[in-house]
Amino acid sequence: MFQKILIANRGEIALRVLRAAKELGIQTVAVHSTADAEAMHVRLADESVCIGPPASRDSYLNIHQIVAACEVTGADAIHPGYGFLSENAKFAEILAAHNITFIGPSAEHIRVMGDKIEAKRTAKRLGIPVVPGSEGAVRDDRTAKKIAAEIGYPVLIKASAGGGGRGMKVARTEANLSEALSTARSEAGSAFGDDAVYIEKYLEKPRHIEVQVVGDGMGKAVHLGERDCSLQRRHQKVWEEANSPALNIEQRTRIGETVSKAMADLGYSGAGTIEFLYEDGEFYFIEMNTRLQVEHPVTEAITGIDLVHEQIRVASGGGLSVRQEDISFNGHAIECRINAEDPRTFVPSPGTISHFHTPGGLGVRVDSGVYSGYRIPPYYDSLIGKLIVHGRNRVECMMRLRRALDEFVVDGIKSTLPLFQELVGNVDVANGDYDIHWLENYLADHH
Ligand code: MV4
Repeated sequence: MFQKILIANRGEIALRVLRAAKELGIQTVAVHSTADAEAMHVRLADESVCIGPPASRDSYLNIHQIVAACEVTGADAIHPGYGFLSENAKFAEILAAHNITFIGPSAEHIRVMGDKIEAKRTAKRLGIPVVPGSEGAVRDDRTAKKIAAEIGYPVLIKASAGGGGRGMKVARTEANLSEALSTARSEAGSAFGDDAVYIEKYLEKPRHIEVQVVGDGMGKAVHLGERDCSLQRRHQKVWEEANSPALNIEQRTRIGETVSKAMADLGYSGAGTIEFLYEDGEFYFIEMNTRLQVEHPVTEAITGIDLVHEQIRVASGGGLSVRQEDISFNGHAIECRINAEDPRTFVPSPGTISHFHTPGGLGVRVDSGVYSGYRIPPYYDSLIGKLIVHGRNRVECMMRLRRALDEFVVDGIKSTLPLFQELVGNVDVANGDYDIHWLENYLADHH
């Protein structure tokens, strides 16, 4: 097991990783920018190192500063959290060259899944159902027309280097195809320096359902069920839940086993998420995330498994602490991402939180790095914290969420708490009756 872990992140996720390390008796090193000297994870860590000025590229993305902090403090492993360097294959490679363990998958698996065409090809080879479309990159209009005619319109042009919704263009008829293709290609070229694009059948009203896996890197992998992340705005998830209101236990087991077998065959190491679109009872792979995700606590709530603990175990060569037959899905969990934003316009609202009071009681978890008097710096994402509520079933979970939201106080800045107060009382949300477009349509009508 590791003696000392450096946490190459900030905010609530740095605190989340710190808690897991502490419970395992592992020493912690926080790194921080000059803007984060007062952050909670810096206060709670055994040691801390300032790695640069506020801008992320000079601090949390500064590989050389982070490696130097690791060498100065004698840390033997780095947990990257999410965002920043968490899916940077080069970073994973550099750490390997310095004999520092990257708590995450191999650089090769990060690289494969970072290229969306390569990821899709790999998923298909491993028996994961994918969206009908081109086999690989589409180079010319003639090929594009042929494929689109085969799969049927509407089609979606996606950038291989994209992901998270960047660089997509819909073509509803053959008349739009050529322009969609050239726009997508030039946008991809200037945004990512890679103009490779591919074509998929455009699914009109899917849900976003993702499956959590953990692999031991030695041919074993388990799945921890799914999360439904359909409630999102501009590709930012707002509300996530486990289980998905759309699936039953047979469907859960079936897609989970498909994915865990695929990851076992791949020799995948660490936590990973396989993202699907789900429509008319079918799953269609879109992307894989090779990191711990923001919404991992809903999975922890219904399985009782500490995902960061598992990440640390497998990275240190200790294997998984659980077998598939030990994992069950108990009750229901919902996460609300509380952001420092205007609840109507979503304009960021950094500044000092004059008063912060979090809800408590049975089935309530708050993951947040803020406190009364804390000043949210303007340089990073606007997440104040995550409220995660667990109940024996979805109805109980919703009642508990309503109660927890009532207790939550964030004063001094604007927050998205009022949005959740609205959503928890909405009939479609109460019924779990939503797709990936529901929230944006709701906001267009009600805000
Ligand atoms: C799609 C799609 C419909 N059909 N692919 C957006 C983010 C990126 N991860 C994939 N995305 C989509 N891919 C096909 N073939 C619709 C979306 C999409 C979406 C997906 C998940 C969650 C929210 C979304 C919002 C708009 C579009």
